[in-house]
Amino acid sequence: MLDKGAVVIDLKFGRHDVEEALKQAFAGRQVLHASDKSADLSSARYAVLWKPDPDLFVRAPKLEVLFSGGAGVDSILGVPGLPDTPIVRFVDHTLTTRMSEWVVLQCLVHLRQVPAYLKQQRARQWHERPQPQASEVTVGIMGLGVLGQDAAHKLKMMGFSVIGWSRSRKSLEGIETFDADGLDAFLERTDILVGLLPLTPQTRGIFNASLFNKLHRTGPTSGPVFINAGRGGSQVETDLATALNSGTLAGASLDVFETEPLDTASPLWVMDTVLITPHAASASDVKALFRNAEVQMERHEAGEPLQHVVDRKSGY
Ligand code: NDP
Ligand code: OXD
Repeated sequence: MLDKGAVVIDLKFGRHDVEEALKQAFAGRQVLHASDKSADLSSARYAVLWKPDPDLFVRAPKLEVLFSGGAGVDSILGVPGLPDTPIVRFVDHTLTTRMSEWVVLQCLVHLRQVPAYLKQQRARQWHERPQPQASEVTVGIMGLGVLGQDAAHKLKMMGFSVIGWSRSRKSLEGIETFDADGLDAFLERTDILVGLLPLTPQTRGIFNASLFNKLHRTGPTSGPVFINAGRGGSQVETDLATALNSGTLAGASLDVFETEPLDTASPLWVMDTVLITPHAASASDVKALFRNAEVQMERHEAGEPLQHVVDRKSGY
């Protein structure tokens, strides 16, 4: 019997994954698809969405809660006609764990000079490079939320010296933290900078020439390294390319870009010291996403407060 609130799905994810996940999700609820333009969405109470089409909110005027298909909500907050309903972010250990794997991997890649060794390998060169230990390198994480905190703990376990920066100061065991006002002090200690910030008006373009110039220059990684898996809109790619060319930055690992997919003409593609992944650091597991949404729908219907609700004022 379909007597619970109907849910509309508007996800730009792999269709097969969504269909498979729906086989076990939303029991007792009518599931509607926004991609079916003839579907009547007028009774839907919930939407699970990622980069939604703007007409969704006209077609579904009775939405009570929106569920983001990802941890970030910038692609939802910018949609015209967004109703004034709560937006729930996707927070799940599957997402967190895979992001930390990606971050730890990239820090180790630069610590152990994998880009330089790959270049040597292609040239059939046998040349041993210095092997600094993780403890000699300070990783500075910008964004100490769900993802930043987990990455910080795992980097610490690998032996890195870890510091972190966030809007409000955090208290994390074994990790020195800075608040918004402490940015310069944080940057001057940082050898490897990790970006795990949401995209908001305050964080747009924050990774720019001026910031790169403030990073610690005499660490064992032969120059600062920039790693970003937050949002591409936070980085100024022309400044990034200039910093990499001039040696202001010794390397970078980038998962997110100002425009995605990254333009084939971008100079970043062909830089030996840059690693690129196609916004694949930690994709949402659709089954987990639907399970999380169901839990929140049940809470909502039982009159309990929703969890992981976006603060619209701060934009994340
Ligand atoms: P959270 O909301 O849990 O954490 C965000 C962190 O950023 C908080 O520590 C927050 O500070 C800090 N922050 C936000 N604005 C500012 C600011 N203006 N100045 C200083 N610090 C700021 O987010 P998550 O950790 O869950 O996710 C972070 C981002 O990662 C997402 O928004 C998304 O863009 C990206 N992401 C990327 C993925 C990928 O595959 N590449 C996958 C998943 C997420 P405070 O603690 O004080 O609030
Ligand atoms: C997210 C993402 O925000 O995948 O979850 O980028």
